[in-house]
Amino acid sequence: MFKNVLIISDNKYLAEKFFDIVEKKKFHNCNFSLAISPFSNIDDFKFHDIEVNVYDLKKAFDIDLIKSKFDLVFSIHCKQLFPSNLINYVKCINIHPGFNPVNRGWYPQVFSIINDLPIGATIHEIDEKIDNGNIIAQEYVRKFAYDTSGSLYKRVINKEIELLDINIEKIIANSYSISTPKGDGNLYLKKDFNELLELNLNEQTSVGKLLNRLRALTHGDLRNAYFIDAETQEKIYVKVVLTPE
Ligand code: 0FX
Repeated sequence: MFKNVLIISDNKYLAEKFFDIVEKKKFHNCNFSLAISPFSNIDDFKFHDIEVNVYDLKKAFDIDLIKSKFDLVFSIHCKQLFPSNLINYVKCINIHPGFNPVNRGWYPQVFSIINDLPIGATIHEIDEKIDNGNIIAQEYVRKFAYDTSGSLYKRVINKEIELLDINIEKIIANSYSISTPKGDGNLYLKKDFNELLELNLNEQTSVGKLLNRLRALTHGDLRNAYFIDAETQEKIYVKVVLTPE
């Protein structure tokens, strides 16, 4: 049974959901603490009366502090890499918005739409590779022809919360079972996403591929896909609306 649990998160919505689950389940004899990354843009992380620390996983001092205070660390969309100096000493568990190892790394639903890959959510032990360790729980979510990055992301996030809700007791009790991921799968990085953003108006492609790229880059009000107006040199942002019958 783990007794001192640290949650490191750079995603306010998910961190709040995590603490909702923990509060609902009433774990006795177990303390939960929250930390964010130094570069996090979360400035109002005040909920459940929890004190929020900032931990920099590149600093030996912060790593030593974590090792001395906690016996379990959850990465709930923490945007820092966990160093071996931490994961070799404290059990570290990640929740990933993709189906390991199919879409490891950045913005899994974007690459799931573009490369026609399955998508889901995974809870796994952290090892030295990104989104790669032993799998504790995972499930697919459906992807529809009318999905955009935004709509598919919502389904994935809900699946993450569902998996946490179902598995948290077993994880805290250290009584979960694991399976090994099937191969290396695919790893996508932020730069792969950035390379998708500019649309070359002279590129030859199929309507299907173009539509998938635009679906994959449509996410609420975020400005992703764009082309350059030859006349004004302005960026013109593009997104799509898809409406099933
Ligand atoms: O917290 P998160 O949902 O997840 C990201 C990675 O996708 C994930 O694999 C990693 N484990 C985690 C630590 O960080 O990211 P976000 O809140 O920055 O973005 C959520 C979605 O919003 C993303 O999946 C795609 C979309 N998005 C985000 C930005 C910043 C865009 O379409 N364009 C953007 O510029």
